[in-house]
Amino acid sequence: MAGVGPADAIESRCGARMSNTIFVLNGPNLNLLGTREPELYGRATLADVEKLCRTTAQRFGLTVEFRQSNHEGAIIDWIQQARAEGAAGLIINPAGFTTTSIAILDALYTLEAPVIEVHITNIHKRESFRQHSYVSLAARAVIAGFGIEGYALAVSGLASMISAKE
Ligand code: CA2
Repeated sequence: MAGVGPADAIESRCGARMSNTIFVLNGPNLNLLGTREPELYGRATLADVEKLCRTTAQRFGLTVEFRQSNHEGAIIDWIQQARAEGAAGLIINPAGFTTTSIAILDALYTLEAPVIEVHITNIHKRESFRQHSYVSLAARAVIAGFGIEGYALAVSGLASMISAKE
């Protein structure tokens, strides 16, 4: 059955087996979520976001590798890990690296699995320097402005993409 399988693998609609793990990567300063600027980013913490991703993913038989780093290289290493381990998909909130990191873009380009870009805020309603994203060039979809609920939307959207994959 598409999207449902044993603990370590899922089956696509055409019967191909792949990892049932999705990576959720978070960029710089997102460890501060819920502690500063609640009017912009809300009061939920990154631990709440992790819980939300895990419970949403569970509904689709997916497991989550949830990570945050303030370091560009660590994020690149995790993208490469997702590729090496055959992750079913990757969700990324690149935060401040969104507008600067060609290196993260290059790493994302190496992934065959779908990439979803998430922003808590609507970056298009904010300063113009936040509105250009290198990461979007590698993303199958972009979600912005739903608050942390955007992560749950990303997980369920990714699950649809995975089960629809040829
Ligand atoms: O809206 C988003 O999710 C952003 O990716 C958040 C980034 C910002 O640079 C992007 O333009 C949009 C900032 C993340 C910083 O997170 C904080 C959370 C709480 C308190 C302070 C910073």
